[in-house]
Amino acid sequence: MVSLEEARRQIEELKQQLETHNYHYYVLDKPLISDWEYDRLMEQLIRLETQYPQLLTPDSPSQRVGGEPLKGFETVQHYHPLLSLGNAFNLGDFRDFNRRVTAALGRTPEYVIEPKIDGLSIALTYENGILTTGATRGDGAVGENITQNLKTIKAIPLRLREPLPLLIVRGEAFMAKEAFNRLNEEREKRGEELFANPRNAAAGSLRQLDPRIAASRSLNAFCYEIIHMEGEEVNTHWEALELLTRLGLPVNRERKLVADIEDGYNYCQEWIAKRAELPYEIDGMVVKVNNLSEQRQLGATAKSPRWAIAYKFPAEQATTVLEDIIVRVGRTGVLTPTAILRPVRLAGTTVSKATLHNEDLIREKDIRLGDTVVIQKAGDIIPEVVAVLPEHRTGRERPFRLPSFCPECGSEVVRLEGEAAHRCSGGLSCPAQVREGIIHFVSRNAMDIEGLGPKVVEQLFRAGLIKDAADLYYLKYEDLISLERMGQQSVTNLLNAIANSKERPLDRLIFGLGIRHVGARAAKLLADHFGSLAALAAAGEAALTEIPEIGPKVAASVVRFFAQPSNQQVIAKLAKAGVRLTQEKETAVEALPLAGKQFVLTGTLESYSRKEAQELIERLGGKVTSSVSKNTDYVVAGAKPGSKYDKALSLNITILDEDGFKSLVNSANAGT
Ligand code: 3BD
Repeated sequence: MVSLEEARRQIEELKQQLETHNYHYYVLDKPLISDWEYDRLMEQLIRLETQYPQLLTPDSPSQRVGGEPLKGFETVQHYHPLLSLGNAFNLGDFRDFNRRVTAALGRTPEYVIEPKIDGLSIALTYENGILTTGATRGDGAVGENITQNLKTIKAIPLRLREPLPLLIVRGEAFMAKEAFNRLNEEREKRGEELFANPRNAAAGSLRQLDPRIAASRSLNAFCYEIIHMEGEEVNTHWEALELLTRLGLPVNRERKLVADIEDGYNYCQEWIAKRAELPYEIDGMVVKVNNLSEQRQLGATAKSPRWAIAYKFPAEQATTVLEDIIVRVGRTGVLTPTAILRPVRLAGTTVSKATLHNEDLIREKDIRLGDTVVIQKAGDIIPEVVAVLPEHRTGRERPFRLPSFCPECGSEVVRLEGEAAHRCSGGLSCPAQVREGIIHFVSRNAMDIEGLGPKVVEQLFRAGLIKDAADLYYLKYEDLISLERMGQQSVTNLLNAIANSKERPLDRLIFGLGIRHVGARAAKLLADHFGSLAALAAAGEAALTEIPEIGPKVAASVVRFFAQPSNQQVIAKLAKAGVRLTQEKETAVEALPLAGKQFVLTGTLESYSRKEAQELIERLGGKVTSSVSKNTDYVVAGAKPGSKYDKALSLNITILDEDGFKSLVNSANAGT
């Protein structure tokens, strides 16, 4: 073993080498060494750090996947609210934007154009050059602390190349097309639910509590805005992007500085044609005034800056032949015609299916079997048929009609008054409806059972192991191990995932039950209002419609659902299996009386210790921060307050003395 001093020196050297190689690979896109050589350096570093654990620091390149799964994400208050962006769809919108900007400034500005990545908006904080916090955008004011997951993204440096005192940047985390396709192929093989697009895949990966999942997902990131910086100054957006690059942060290389809006528009047009060549998905371009003092002069509306606009690309389209139409029966019995296409490349994936929505639409567009059609992707995994190209017709194309009897159960197909949909009248005697209902129950926004995708549900259903969703909780090892493609490990994992889902929040369960007209949002309202499935089941229509946002249609549907004996049986089975059917009322922070309020404590209070005061505020939904800013709502000043008191005075922030604090707490308590 080398001496401690020698180890320290070698570790620092290895860290710097690894960081440099990361920088060349991810930021400059010009690797200096092979992956194999990189791995050898990493091994040496890990060996030394294992021998000398006292030399291990959280910013070491070996520490990208550290730590245990979290119980939940903490919230992070953003330094400045993260604004949103206005949209432009055509040249006219560009000119309108430019006219507004020019009028306000009294001259025409330079613009910077950059691709608009379709990913997850994030904010990164570096203190003294070290990455300390990574957060989601959230609602712009408050995001979630996902530092553990963002640290697994190799393009994000854990340490800047120059140690600025403070740097907060905004960016976009995303999944490249290739990584996305690979991930979905694997999920398909395992019979798991697919991600609809790279955006959902990136967001889904970064919202996992176990950082090992994010680490396995090949994510990437670009930074595009300095939110706050100390120790350096820049005068233009372009300089900011160059500085970020110098500091080792990944910045999109396709950016361009243009002299006027016409050039900006032309550059955007170029990228509509070239977007398919990029290894990641973009949904448009962002146009920004380059000069920062001009940006300040223009300011922002409540939602978005006046100095920037997003140019949204039209949806990507492709042309192919419609070879067949199959009919699928959904969980509510609706028959959806699906087009089987000659495989064609579209937006980075090979497409062989498209939705046709319903029979009316097929008739309206005069879509026939054998037609050449234009398809388009609009964010969903399955594209839609937008038009037929009649000039390609040969005369052999055949019109299409939906069947009069359900292809899955033979029941009569009916069309209800005023509805576009045709439905199978079989109800729960139709195996397709039952199976689709179970698929919905386990899906990501409902009970979210990992490893239990549509294919596996179908397998279990066909084997007769499950007849409804509650049967999942009674599956045994012996039932599963004999099934095809089920090894010991996958059976154990599946049983664990099913057992874990028993603790899902009540609103997910309500959503998962598949009550008609009860989507995720209505389910949340119902869960928060009633607090238990039993209370919801007992509610009449009048009690339901009393809830703001719950209308008579939803209320009637809820009552009908719980009156059904077959549904009552499923619920009884869920209860017996130990699935959680209650939630503590008012756990939702947003519902608490001091929700969203920021407090700073200074001086000594007589009746509370610092800790007690903080706990009290937090229990009522408020937050305590250490320093006073314009986001602070109250400064609670005890005896001998410090400089925070003066700061509060200068920022005109409400100052509460001990009595004022007590009466605020008392009235808040009265409200809970
Ligand atoms: C990108 C705003 C400003 C700083 C506001 C001008 C809305 C998502 O590549 N610049 C980019 C990208 C996004 C941006 C700004 N520059 N805002 C930008 C952006 N190169 N995607 N966005 N965002 C980011 C958002 N996200 C979620 C919900 C609502 N809005």
